[in-house]
Amino acid sequence: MTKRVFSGVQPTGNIHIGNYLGALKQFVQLQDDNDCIYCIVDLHAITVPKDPKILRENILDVAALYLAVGLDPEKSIIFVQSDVSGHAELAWILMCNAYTGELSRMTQFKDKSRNSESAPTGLFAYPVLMAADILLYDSDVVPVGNDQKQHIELTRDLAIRVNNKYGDDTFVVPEGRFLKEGARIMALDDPTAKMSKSAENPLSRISLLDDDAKIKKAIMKSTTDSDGLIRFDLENKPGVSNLLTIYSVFSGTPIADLEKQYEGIGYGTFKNDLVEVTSGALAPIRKRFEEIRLSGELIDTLKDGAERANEAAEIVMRRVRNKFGLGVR
Ligand code: ATP
Ligand code: LTN
Repeated sequence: MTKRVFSGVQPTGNIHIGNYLGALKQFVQLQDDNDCIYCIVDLHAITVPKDPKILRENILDVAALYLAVGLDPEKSIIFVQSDVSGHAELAWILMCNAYTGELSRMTQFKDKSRNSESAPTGLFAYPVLMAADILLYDSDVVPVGNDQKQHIELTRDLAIRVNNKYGDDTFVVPEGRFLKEGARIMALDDPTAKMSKSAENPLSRISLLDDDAKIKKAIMKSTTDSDGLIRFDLENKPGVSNLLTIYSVFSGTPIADLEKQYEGIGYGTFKNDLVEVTSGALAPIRKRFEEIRLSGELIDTLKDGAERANEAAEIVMRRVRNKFGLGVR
């Protein structure tokens, strides 16, 4: 049976190899055998103030990157969140069923708000909007990186809670889909932190649109350790393990084979080879991105996606309004 797949990426610039290996790669794998909907979650992006002009450009960048990595609008629905009003509407309904206590425990909120009294309420409600994104399409499967586990659990809790109150057929209870390798790519300058778009040091990440010189600099300068052994050991050798993971997923070579191949060989050679592998993987994406971003078709693709997404969303919204006794239409 084909499953409904839903996921989203924020249009915040700097889409990096962590986003690609943890999430976007799964999006592409899933689109052949499933009913996939992929969103550019611009409403999530404004939880932190954004320059409107830059936001618009970033939305188009992510859309072009979606297509450049291999998403096909003939197979998947690709659209911008704020073009479908059901996201905000369902978020409100879910907020009325979410507890302030459970939202206070979300680690992303704790990290980003840093206990400030003036943190925007949107930052606090962010995981509820994410739950709305997912539940709005009766999604079965949500491909994401490991950092989203807690938000997926909350989505499931909310769906089950509402189903218990308003009837089992109100929401489909979704499942997260996490890859064995790539689900958590770490920062190159600090392998104890996840690679992030918002980290200050640009050498902490490799963005999908970085040129070869930047890729080289980030990898050659990446933090490793001093024992000189190329071995996968997350606890004692997090830096080398992270580089091995990146090498393995870009080259398709199992980590065990890489360990054998690099036995007795120093970090310099290993890193040089990883530069080649990474540049080789990203060059075609960059080239396709430039073509797609400049073509006039991108906006039409997104408009068409929004129409199709809206149709799917309205089916669920009619059911939900009805269950809650909202509206009279
Ligand atoms: P930030 O790092 O600034 O918090 P983000 O990259 O987590 O932003 P999104 O653009 O919304 O935010 O993430 C898109 C997808 O990429 C999500 O599925 C997320 O789980 C995944 N992802 C993010 N960082 C990593 C990472 N370091 N490794 C693997 N997957 C990741
Ligand atoms: N919260 C996610 C982005 C996101 C998402 C979604 C992912 C928003 N809505 C729905 C999957 C499904 C993040 O910060 N990475």
